[in-house]
Amino acid sequence: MADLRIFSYLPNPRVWKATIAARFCGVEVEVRGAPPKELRDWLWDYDARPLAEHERVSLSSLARTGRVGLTGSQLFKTDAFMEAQPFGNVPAAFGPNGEIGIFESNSIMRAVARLGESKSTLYGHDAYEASRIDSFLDVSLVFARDSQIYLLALSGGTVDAAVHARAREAFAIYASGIEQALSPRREALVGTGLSLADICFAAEFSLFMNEHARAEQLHKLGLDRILHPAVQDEYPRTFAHFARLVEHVHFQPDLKPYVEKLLAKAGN
Ligand SMILES: N[C@@H](CCC(=O)N[C@@H](CS)C(=O)NCC(=O)O)C(=O)O
Repeated sequence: MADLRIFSYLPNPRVWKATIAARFCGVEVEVRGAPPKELRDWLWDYDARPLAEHERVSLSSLARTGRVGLTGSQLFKTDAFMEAQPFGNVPAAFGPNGEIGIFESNSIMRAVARLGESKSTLYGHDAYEASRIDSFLDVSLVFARDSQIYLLALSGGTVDAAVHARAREAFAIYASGIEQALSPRREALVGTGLSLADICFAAEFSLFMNEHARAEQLHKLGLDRILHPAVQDEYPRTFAHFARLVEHVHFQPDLKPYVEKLLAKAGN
């Protein structure tokens, strides 16, 4: 049995926070899921699985209306799922037998690091480093909130100038802090080795790159891409760090194909 099971729509860079961490520290993570649209036809449970056609009727009492991302969809979440995952979101992680639910991708990633702490220092060498890593995870979540609102508006075709401006500001605040933390020539956000802070940064940054696939929509609205071609010159250390991480042996299997696909859409 895996140390941790994660259920989510796939592909999802927020799930990769955990799978990347797992490669560093030898923890076994099982991932279950399907593309976002197909999750409407899944049973949301520790034992998540596609529903048979007749179950959509027999289990209709479980149907709950999605609120974030899967807005308006009828999602079949079991009572046990809601007990383990009180906010009802994915990625949803579970300890063995599904008894303990862990939610929020940063916390799922922390769970992996804690399970594998004898084999890695991903969560820092001491209480001070661990807390500094938490600081990066907290600011990343603040950025992730605005990024999520922006990306969902882009994918739903509802983006407007206000949502765009808020995301641009959120990106500028986040990237400026990362740039400062990497100055003058640091290759890790905390201490000397890679940590959960770097993993979280790489995952959230790659997710934000979905903007590249929506350039046409932004253009029609008279809005610039936040990740416009010259943005790399504004945050050179940040982009160089991201490029290094994408090539890293533990990041590459998840991130590289995803990032390459999005870069192809950007024409960069
Ligand atoms: N900050 C969370 C984001 C989780 C989240 O918002 N998940 C959405 C999909 S993008 C969801 O599960 N929605 C299900 C629903 O609305 O019922 C994380 O990093 O894990």
